[in-house]
Amino acid sequence: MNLERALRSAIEEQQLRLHYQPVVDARTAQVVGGEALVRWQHPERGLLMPDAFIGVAESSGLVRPLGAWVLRAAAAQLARWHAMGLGGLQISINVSALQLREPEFVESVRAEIDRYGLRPGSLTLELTESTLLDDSEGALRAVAALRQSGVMLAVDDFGTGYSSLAALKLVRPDRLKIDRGFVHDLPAAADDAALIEAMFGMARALDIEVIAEGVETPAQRDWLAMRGGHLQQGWLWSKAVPPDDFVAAVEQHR
Ligand code: G
Ligand code: G
Ligand code: MN
Ligand code: NA
Repeated sequence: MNLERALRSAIEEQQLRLHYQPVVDARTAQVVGGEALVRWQHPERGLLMPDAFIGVAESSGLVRPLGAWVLRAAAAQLARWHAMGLGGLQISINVSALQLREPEFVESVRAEIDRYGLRPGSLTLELTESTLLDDSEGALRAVAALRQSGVMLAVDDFGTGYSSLAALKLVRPDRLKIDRGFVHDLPAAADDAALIEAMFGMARALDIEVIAEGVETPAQRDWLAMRGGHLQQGWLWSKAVPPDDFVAAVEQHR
């Protein structure tokens, strides 16, 4: 069966799963939130990572129903976690360009927040620079409406697009997530270090929270934390894990 047809039935037959990668405050080792990352529990091929199917999802338009499933699943999970007493948790989901341009998208976000009785600020939508700028008008209208709804907006893979600063100016996001490419060669790489320090300065001036991605070593952790980059995500802390393991990580440092 071709991949597109298989993915279509996977969405209908509930074969998708969400794993959550912890976002950690390096000062306390506390898990303050998580990024939902989709997986496909394939009946024959096992657990598939997004690089095996997100491309087809984008090119076929299936990223819309996939994204709708992710939104609902993450909202439902967040409501269960809040009911368990994990009240301060923040969860982010990745939103593709096609999704953001759907006329019903903003309304669907509002509807899921209402359905599960969430505080809008507990949900963050991650958007890349290219998603924000490719079709400026439609995208920016959606962003303005999302802002009204009270959800948090994050610019993902920050620094890799070719209009990073334009994206900041237009959107005024609540957070930016520094792409792991800038973190990888820290602390040795003087150029990356200078760029990250500039991002911290800019974010501070604009009152934007920063999450550093791809933190893999204690040296990276410490270098970043010393400069205000205490919110971190990366394999040093944890890879993306199933919901029960995520809860265990949250409870380990409360
Ligand atoms: O951990 P990882 O291999 O899960 O994720 C790879 C990429 O797949 C990420 O960079 C992310 O942008 C994308 N991705 C993961 N989950 C989702 C999702 O739910 N929706 C969309 N549109 N992209 C996702
Ligand atoms: O593009 P986005 O940031 O949404 O996706 C997160 C991606 O980053 C996932 O594919 C995830 O597996 C990957 N990732 C998360 N932590 C690390 C890390 O510490 N190192 C590397 N190389 N990749 C990471
Ligand atoms: Mn992301
Ligand atoms: Na990212």
